[in-house]
Amino acid sequence: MTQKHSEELHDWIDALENLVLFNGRENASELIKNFLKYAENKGLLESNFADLPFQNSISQYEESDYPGDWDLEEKIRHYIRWNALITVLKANKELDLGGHISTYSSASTLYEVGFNHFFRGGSLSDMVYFQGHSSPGIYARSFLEGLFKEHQLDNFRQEIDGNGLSSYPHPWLMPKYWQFPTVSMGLGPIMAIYQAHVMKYLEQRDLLKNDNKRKIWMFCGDGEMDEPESLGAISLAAREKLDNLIFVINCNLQRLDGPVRGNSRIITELGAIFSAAGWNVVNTIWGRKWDELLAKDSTGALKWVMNNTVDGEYQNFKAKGGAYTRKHFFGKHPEALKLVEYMSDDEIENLNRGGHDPLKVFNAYKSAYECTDKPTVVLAFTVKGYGIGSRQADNTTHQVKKLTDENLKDFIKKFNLPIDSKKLKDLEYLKFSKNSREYKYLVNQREKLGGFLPRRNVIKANLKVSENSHFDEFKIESKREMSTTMVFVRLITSLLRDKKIGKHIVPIVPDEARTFGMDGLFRQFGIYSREGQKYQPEDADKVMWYRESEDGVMLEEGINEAGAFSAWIALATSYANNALPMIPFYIYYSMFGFQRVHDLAWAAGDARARGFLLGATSGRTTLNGEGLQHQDGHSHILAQTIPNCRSYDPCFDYELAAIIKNGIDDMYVKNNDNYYYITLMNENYLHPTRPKKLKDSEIMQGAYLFKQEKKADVRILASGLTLRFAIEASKKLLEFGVKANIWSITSFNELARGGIIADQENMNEQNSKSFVESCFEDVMPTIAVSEYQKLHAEQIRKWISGNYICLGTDGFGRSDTREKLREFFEIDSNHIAYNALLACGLNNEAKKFKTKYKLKLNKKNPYIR
Ligand SMILES: Cc1ncc(C[n+]2csc(CCOP(=O)(O)OP(=O)(O)O)c2C)c(N)n1
Ligand SMILES: [Mg+2]
Repeated sequence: MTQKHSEELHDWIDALENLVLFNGRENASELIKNFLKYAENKGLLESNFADLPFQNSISQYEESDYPGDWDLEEKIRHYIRWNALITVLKANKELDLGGHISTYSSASTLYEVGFNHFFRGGSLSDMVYFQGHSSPGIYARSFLEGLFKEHQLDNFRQEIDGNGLSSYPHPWLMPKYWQFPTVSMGLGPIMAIYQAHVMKYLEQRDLLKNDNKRKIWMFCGDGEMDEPESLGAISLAAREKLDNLIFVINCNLQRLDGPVRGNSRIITELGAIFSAAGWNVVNTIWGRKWDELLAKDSTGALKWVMNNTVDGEYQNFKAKGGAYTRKHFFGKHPEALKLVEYMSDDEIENLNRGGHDPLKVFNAYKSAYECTDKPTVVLAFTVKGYGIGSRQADNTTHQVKKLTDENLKDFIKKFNLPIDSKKLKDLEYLKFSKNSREYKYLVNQREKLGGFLPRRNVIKANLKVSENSHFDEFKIESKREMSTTMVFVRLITSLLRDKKIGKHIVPIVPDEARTFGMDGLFRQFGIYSREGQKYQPEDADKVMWYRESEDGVMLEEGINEAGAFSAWIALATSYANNALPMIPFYIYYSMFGFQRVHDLAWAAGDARARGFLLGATSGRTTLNGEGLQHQDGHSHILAQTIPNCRSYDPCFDYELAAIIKNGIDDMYVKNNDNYYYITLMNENYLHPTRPKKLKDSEIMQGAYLFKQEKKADVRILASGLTLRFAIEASKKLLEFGVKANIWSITSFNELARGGIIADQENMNEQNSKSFVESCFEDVMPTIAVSEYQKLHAEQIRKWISGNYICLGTDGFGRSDTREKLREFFEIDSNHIAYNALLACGLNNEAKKFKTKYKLKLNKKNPYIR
């Protein structure tokens, strides 16, 4: 503190002492509190989070004027409201197809101010995460812009015959339009945060041009904020100073069943949480009509009432109208009541909330652009079902799909729409002619901002490796024992150095790099950190030191599978959102993959993600010692539920190399919208030379004949590590005079899909034979084995000729040695051979086998053992 400051401080302390002396403690305390409030409003003090006042963050005196044509925008907005409403009503007139009216009606101004003044279009557009069930309003705008025709709006939620509009934002169904699947609550917020994080990552690596005007907008509901995913990553956004991120939370106080926080205030609660996390919080609570009243509130009575009213009451005021509001809101304090003496009930009813006032919304968004180094959240106070007469703010408004004539008339009146009340039944859309001022304005505003939104702009990728040696080294017999995880690490290290595609490759880990032996990448390629490394790491003197860097390549997302997966999605869809194809490899404990983040994995499919997921330390019996929570025996079953996820369970290095090679080719050269799930294991063994005649296409379709006997008696199908047990079993079978063909099953899932596709074609009277059928058409006893539940191998039963027995790992896992576990789950070489003998009808040999190999048959119910 300087000398001058210290003297000044003494003067202030003296003044305070005098204040206490002459005015008494109570009076002085009151004065100081008010004084501090003043300082806080000026931004001189950190806010007291727990007790944020229920008022706008931006006072009317700080506001900028509205830059747009107020009247034209209002008219456009109201037409869009009407068309959104009609779209849903038509879909429900006869067909009861659902849809939502009340959500868009409360969010309309929030979107329209964005469309008219902020959302940037063009090839590197802003990324707008639209609230899923506000889609009718977004379609209605595109309709006025001329993208959709009436018959397409008429086909809202009727997609089967073509020319329909999907219920919600689904890039899978509308690939040129929607960018982000959002309707599963909570996924939008976390995906948007990681999108912003990845944008900075790409900028810091100079892969994307630094552009501080490009924003990620995330629109969602206040009810949606109860999802753990919605708030789960907000501290990352603040820590990484993601000023490219704007959350707009539509606080209409209601969710589906009723109030979000009847007994308190959601805006106050969210404001406290986001402030504490370090965000720029912009409360947009009161519209301009309230400003006049607040200016006259010399006693503070109105502010007191505002702060002492809960959301349950606020909802009532909008449901029950002006007279009710006068009595139950203003009536809480005589001075507040006096303020509205001169106003009619209608005028009180029309006191607007901030989220419905374009000026307030404009200033809120503007402040996000002015705030550097922080993400912004706009907490907009709105009314659910705004303008739909008796259904406004009622507890059932979320699910309104049909309206009475009275409701429609109220709506028409409220928004001053040119609809003849005698023609209500016609449900006609409103349009602007191409020569109208409205149409020109609408289009012009978008042109100024770079083009229409939403649009999904895909660029064709052509990421060919510069040399095949990355993969070819695995074609020859390995010199030492290696796990497939080690093979993968070698492969990705080599790919990261590829001259052509290396910089597009991104390894992502959720605090497991050391587990997978990837710590060598830390130093070589660096761990991405927004701020570089401000400290000397503990292991700076070691070869594999923990190197964080501003342009680090690796994404180390911490113990946060949902976050790491969201970062993976952002990279896996970068070809469509950043005109920059990236090849992310997200490697994680296979057990903490699909079963933890399946909804995100589903969204990734919808978003047409392209990339690799590596389920490491996989296998219910290969991950020894870890037990029930860690041993995965079902991730492939879960992977199979995602239509465009191709999943593989390779055993040998050359199989893994071929899958990654062909995967890159499939996604980044042929531009197919698939993503790949591959399981990796941590057991070391030797890898044989790749069979000469083996074709990549066989590996990719899911099977190849690994060992062929002349006149085989039985065949064994084995995936992943169990292929090694099958090889062992075949040797034991020879002791009993039985010859076995061995098939390496790289993917039971792909085999099954091939079968289903061919069946489908055959229903259309084509003569298709699937790969799986052609592999196994010889009638022969067959044993299938994997480290996954029996169901996994069961799925191809239909296309196997002859007796088919599936072995698998049903029931909960437990900790023990690999050998014990394999015996316990009955998938080891002994059980394979024993079942093969039974399948061949050699019951006597089976008995002898059992004695010789001391086979213990586990007869317990697998589901309760
Ligand atoms: C994960 C998930 N759970 C439930 C739903 C069903 N659902 C759709 S909208 C909705 C209520 C949304 O309330 P809010 O977030 O406040 O949005 P509002 O419509 O009020 O703007 C619910 C429960 C869903 N879409 N996703
Ligand atoms: Mg809501």
